[in-house]
Amino acid sequence: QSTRYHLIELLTTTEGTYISGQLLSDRLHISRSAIWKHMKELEKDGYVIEGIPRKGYRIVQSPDKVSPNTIQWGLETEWLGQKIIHKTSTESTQEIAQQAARNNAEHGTVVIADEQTNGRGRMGRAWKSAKNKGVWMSLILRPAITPAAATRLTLLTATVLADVITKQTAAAPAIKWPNDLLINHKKIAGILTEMQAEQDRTQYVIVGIGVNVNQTLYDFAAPLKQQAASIKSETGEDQPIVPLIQSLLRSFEKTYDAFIDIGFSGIKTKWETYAYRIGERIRVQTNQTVFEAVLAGIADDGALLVQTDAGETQNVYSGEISWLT
Ligand code: BTX
Repeated sequence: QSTRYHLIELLTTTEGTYISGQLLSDRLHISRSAIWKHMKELEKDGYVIEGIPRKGYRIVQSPDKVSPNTIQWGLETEWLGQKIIHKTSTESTQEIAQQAARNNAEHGTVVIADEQTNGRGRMGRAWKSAKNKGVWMSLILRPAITPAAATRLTLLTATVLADVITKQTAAAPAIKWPNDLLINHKKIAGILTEMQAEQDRTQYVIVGIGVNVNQTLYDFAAPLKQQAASIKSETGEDQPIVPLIQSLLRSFEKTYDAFIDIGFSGIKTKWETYAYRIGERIRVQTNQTVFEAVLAGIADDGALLVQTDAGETQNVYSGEISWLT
């Protein structure tokens, strides 16, 4: 890791108190004037650092600017986000992640952008990704699980998003199967899971996460206005993005590890507690049919469970659902 990374690490572990220039210079094996130059560089990046003679330095304020550095300090993960690819602007982080994965990027690599000019949703749909207003990121995973099991990662990710947003903000999100997060019935986040697999072996999975954080309703163009929202538009509060990303990564790592070690059942239960309008009548549209049923929950394998009018429980693996009232 770079000197600068260690410097920030030292400054943040002594948070609140001062750390002397001498101690920093001893620990980092660089001169005190080199330390001073690094401090000036940090200030250019948006840090506010207080330096007091004979006392030392402390960070007063960290910037809310997304970069590998800002995300990595204070990031409490073991493997997720240890490698970060950051773009100020890109067509789609999914594309960058696909390329990186083909070039053997390691498990846990995170691709993140300030802005996407051609963000993707499912089935060729577009995902609007305004500059610095949301979290636009893709996680590269190499799970030793079957492609069928890998589809559960979408549901897992939805519970992670719901948990983190509930904890960090005043909003109460709900999960709409299979991949939308809603606040006040409006879409604030989406998940796009893509994978490379052959028969029973998953090579890699790319989990794309888009969260609307600081847009105002004004920021959404006409057709989206009715159905889209952001954490800010629904809570009235600006949400700092870097800590949100850090919490998402930490919570994702914990949940993912538990999924690999002990399976899906904990996630299934949690998913159902967040489920949007569970128990209500829906229209299910699959590739083959359209029918009405009651939304019952999700199955152990991640399928949507519906109760048909004939009283049978049916598993739905892919498709779209909508509510009748
Ligand atoms: P989806 O197909 O479920 O949703 C796409 C639909 O949602 C669009 O057709 C539009 O109606 C609506 N929509 C578009 N942009 C927004 C927005 N910002 N907020 C709310 N609604 C919107 C959802 O697909 C999956 C989205 C994944 C996005 C991430 S961002 C990082 C990664 N890179 C990338 O290109 N995609 C993923």
